[in-house]
Amino acid sequence: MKSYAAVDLGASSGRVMVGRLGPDSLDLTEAHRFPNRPVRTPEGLRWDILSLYAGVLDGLRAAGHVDSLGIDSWAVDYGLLDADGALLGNPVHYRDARTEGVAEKVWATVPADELYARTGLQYAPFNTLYQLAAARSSAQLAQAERLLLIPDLLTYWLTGEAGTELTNASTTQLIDPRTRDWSYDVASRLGIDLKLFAPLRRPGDPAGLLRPEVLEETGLTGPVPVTTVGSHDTASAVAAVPATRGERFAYICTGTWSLAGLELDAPVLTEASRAANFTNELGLDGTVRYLRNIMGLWLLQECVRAWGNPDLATLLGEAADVPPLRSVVDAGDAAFLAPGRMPSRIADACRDAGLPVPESPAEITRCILDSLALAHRRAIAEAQALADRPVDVVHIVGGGTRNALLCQLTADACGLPVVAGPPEAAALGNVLVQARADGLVGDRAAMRELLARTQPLTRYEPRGTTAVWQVAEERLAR
Ligand code: ADP
Ligand code: LRH
Repeated sequence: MKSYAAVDLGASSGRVMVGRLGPDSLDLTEAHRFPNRPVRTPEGLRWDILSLYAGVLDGLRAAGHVDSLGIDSWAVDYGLLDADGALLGNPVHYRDARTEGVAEKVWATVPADELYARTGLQYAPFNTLYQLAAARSSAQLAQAERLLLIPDLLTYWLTGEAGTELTNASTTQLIDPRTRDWSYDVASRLGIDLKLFAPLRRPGDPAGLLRPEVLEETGLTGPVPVTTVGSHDTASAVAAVPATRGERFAYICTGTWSLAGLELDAPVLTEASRAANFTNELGLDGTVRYLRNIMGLWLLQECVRAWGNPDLATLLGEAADVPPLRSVVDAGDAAFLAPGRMPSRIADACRDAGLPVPESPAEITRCILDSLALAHRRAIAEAQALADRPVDVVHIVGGGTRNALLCQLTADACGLPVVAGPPEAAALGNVLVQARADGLVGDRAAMRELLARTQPLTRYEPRGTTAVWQVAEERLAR
């Protein structure tokens, strides 16, 4: 038996999980979970990176002896270091308002269609490229010698070694998905100095050893190697989709976000793909994660927060009894990106669309889940058409697999069977890449087959016809 620690930082919680692998077994346990609470400072919305780092150290202490560890987190955000290697301020949260109106200025230099052709990334105001453009004249950026994406920053603190992991780098909008290298031309035209970034690393590469101070603080006995994993949480989650060999599948990674799409060998960079706002992020082994960002369970998280945190199971039970598809909102709309007042923003969107306004928490929850299922349906149908790759099954992974109503509605809306699980896919993908680097598992398909054999999965068959979803989709498009 070998054990690997996966540090997985989601936008709503961080966790340190331990994966134990035997010849044909894979068992995942939670060593430590801690909240990820962004802080609104006078300067704007910031990540509390020190409390996250403290959570990682607590988690490693709780994990005990491991053969190696790997780190993944949400994408696009970064810390800046000065010439002494010290962090310059708290990393800015991707939901911060600083990027408002920045894209138009960027497109004046590199037009949006050209940017898509070069980087393959969907437009999202928070792509690192726009964050850097927003920070262009800041004192902090002027002082910065190094930019480290969040998992790379934590790896640097743990090992003292700096690198830029490729799957997460692909979310900066500074990588060319065809060459899987920096888009030098885009960076230079926008005045972004690529020397800020540490050298690229790929999943499976060694990332250093835990520093003696970290060993002392966590009570671990060295040497403990850190292995580069798919450090974008969605790359790790897609790696852990438990597809069987040869299966034609789409996936939805559901958590704070829903990331819905396909795994491809090459990017789709057509104008139609840009218009449909599909992204070409990089996955394991040079694969392309062709997907669309959908607001996800963020919509529900924000409502639950506004309602004073009622019991989720009770709320979902009540939502199941609300008549279906009375009102839906566009769950892909960036208008829902910022925090705050979510129940009334959803009610306003329904009112503006001339739909019945959901009022009780159960009605609003049902509206959110119907809207997510509808957005899942659209994304998966459009991805298949744009990439010319039909699928027979939808795999749902991530925290949303614990929401049976959402999984069933997604099956109904897509008119396809849904296989739900595992809920901690990002951590499992993280563990399996470490195990693969250690020679314990074979290729990507073998990793997935091991998951399909060892992880509890739930299958949802589509109910009824998709005609009602088609009608709802058309009503929303009006
Ligand atoms: P992230 O990694 O983005 O922080 P997760 O994958 O941990 O997100 O998913 C968190 C979401 O999963 C929560 O917002 C919640 O909606 C859903 N979830 C978690 N546990 C349950 C549960 N027991 N029942 C229903 N939904 C759940
Ligand atoms: C999900 C995620 C997603 C990104 C967003 C910023 O956690 O990494 O893939 O688009 O956060």
